[in-house]
Amino acid sequence: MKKYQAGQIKSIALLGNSGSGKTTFAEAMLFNGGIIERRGSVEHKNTVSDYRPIEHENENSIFSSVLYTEYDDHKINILDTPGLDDFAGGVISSLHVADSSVLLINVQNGVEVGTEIHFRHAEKQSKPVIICINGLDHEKTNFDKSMEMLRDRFGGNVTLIQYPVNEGQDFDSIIDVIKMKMLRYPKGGGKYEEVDIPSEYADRAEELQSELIEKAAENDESLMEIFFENDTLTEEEMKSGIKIGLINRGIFPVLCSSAKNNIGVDRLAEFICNVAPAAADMPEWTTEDGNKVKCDADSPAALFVFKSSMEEHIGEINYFKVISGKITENLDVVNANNSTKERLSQLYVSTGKNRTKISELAAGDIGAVVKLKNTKTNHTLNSQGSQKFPQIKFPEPKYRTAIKPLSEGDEEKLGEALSRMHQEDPTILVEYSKELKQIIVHGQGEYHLNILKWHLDNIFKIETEFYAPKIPYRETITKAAQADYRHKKQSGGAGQFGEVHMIIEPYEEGSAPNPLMKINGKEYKLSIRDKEEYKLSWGGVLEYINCIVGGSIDARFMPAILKGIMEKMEEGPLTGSYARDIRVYVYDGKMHPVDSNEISFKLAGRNAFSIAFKAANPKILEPVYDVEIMVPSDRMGDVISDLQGRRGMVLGMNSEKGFEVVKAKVPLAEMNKYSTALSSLTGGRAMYTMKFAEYVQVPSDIQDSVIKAYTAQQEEE
Ligand SMILES: Nc1nc2c(ncn2[C@@H]2O[C@H](COP(=O)(O)OP(=O)(O)OP(=O)(O)O)[C@@H](O)[C@H]2O)c(=O)[nH]1
Ligand SMILES: [Mg+2]
Repeated sequence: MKKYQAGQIKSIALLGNSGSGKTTFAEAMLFNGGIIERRGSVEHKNTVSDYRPIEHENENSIFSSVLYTEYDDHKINILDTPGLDDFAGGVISSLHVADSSVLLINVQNGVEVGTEIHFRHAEKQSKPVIICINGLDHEKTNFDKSMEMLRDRFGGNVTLIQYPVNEGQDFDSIIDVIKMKMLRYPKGGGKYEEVDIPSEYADRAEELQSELIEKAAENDESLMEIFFENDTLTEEEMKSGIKIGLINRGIFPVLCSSAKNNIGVDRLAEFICNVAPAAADMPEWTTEDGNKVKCDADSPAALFVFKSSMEEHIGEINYFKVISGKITENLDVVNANNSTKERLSQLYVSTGKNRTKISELAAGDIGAVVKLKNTKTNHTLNSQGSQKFPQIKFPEPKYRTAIKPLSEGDEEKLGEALSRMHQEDPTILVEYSKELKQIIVHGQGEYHLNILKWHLDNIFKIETEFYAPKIPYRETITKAAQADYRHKKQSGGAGQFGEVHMIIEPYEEGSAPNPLMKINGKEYKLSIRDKEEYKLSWGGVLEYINCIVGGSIDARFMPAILKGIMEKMEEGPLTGSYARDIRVYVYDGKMHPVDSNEISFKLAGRNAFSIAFKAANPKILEPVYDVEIMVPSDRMGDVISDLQGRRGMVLGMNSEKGFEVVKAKVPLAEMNKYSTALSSLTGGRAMYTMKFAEYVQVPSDIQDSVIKAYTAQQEEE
């Protein structure tokens, strides 16, 4: 590969709904750039980007792919992303290092949910968006409809640069209003030939060009002045106005293509080379402590790892972007995230699973390195200093399942495989839940975790089973209760004796202990001596108050009583779930001069607490999530009634041009397999996010069934 300077390098992320043609487009770009001699296709399972077995099997991109092509004396880094929302992690990490994005539209469907979601990802990261209406060779093509939907959804900044001629099966030409030429393609696509615009298209082309010139001028004062003076802009001025508009997201230029027939792809590559921003044109990267880092070759070398994966025959490979300086082979760097030294012994540029060895990379470029010891996604490597770049914000998980290996002894292997999968896809999170006594994997949807299972079965060869994850309920009390318990064991050997009297009541933040209590008609006067507040790692508080007078229980046994209580807080009396927000007054007890010891009082404390707990009108709390669903208006009713069937509380809806965004609170227990249910309710045209909100008391019928299930399970064990 040739050596390129920062200004000659452009990095784009390919975005768009699944099936909009991103992988096919990337294939054509590599072909046009001479990187590959023949174009593969998704159907023939031989594209450069979809190289993993699972992608062949599903005919979809599952992971993002790092590719590059060379065009017009430029290097274009291409990050092909997965369109399915379950694989959003690959989109977000690709956008994180891209200078701009190309949003593909399947001209048969126009703006789809995936289009909307990807546009939002670009918006969240303030990335420029070039729109490409693809598939213009389709029978059911409808360019104008797609344009209408684009303007409707993304507003007036959507600006036509091109429009198709002969759209449909004979599609072979594009009117380009920057060049004011018609670009005609030979059969089989490839390189365009510029011809004059046929008269029947001339008026529209004129009209569109003046709209474009105005839009381009709008983005820059000096261009505006030229425009007012000359009532037009030169092609170069137009291009610089479009570039500025791209960078500040004031213009979303629209181009045309048929990736399948390799039509329009070379022109878009050309547009990227001479209009789209390079890394140095984009806002500088800022370190965690707020320092701006210039994208220039003379600064100290710094790179950011945005993707790690395991590749056959080479092991772990880290993909990175050079944020500043020049990266050379065998450069010694320090990992700012763990202060370990690394050597960049082997540098590559990659096209899917293929890699080309290189000796250096300039600022702004994207490359890959192998054989690093302690580096992975989200790490910063510096040749000097220890600046760190902010981490990629991956989406919150929204689907979970419990997993176990089918054969005993595979636990360790499974653990390794899961951590490898997390490294490859940081949106797969693994939780070893001591509380639920389960291994829980969290992901973006059922399909997402089925892909994980596919890897465990086929790549790691570990037989596993997905099963229902338990709900991390909580237990608490709603009224005060008193209990006392005598633990006595005096039959042979060391005796045990301990008696504890306690009162418990609900703990509310900011409330003070109550020296005067009335429980079941009986009054208790308590002398509040010591008070300790424990913030519980699972949330909530335990307040432990020593009200012992007259030495009925020696102070040295108070920690043992607390220990006993804490054991029941960890494994609540109702369902073995964590308990929270309880105030305990230990106000009396009895000791035996010989047999009283820590274990006696731990057990006495534990049992007294358990009895009091059950008498304090205990309640089970369940985790409730804020759920936000984006659904096409015509399916909103179904989605809302389904939510209501899941004990969901709809908080509100707001329309967003053809989509409704429904906000609701839904118990986690009702969200099992929601991604699949939502997909079948809406024909795969909706997406959602969910985030833990709070713990809420369960309805009494649910409480009864949860306790029943727990008791039954206890009896089984
Ligand atoms: N007729 C026609 N078909 C196309 C075109 N571009 C892509 N396709 C077909 O559309 C299907 C999906 O194409 P992909 O390239 O896999 O789409 P994608 O956007 O990468 O999809 P995901 O990987 O799932 O996000 C394939 O069968 C392609 O052959 C096109 O321009 N015209
Ligand atoms: Mg794809």
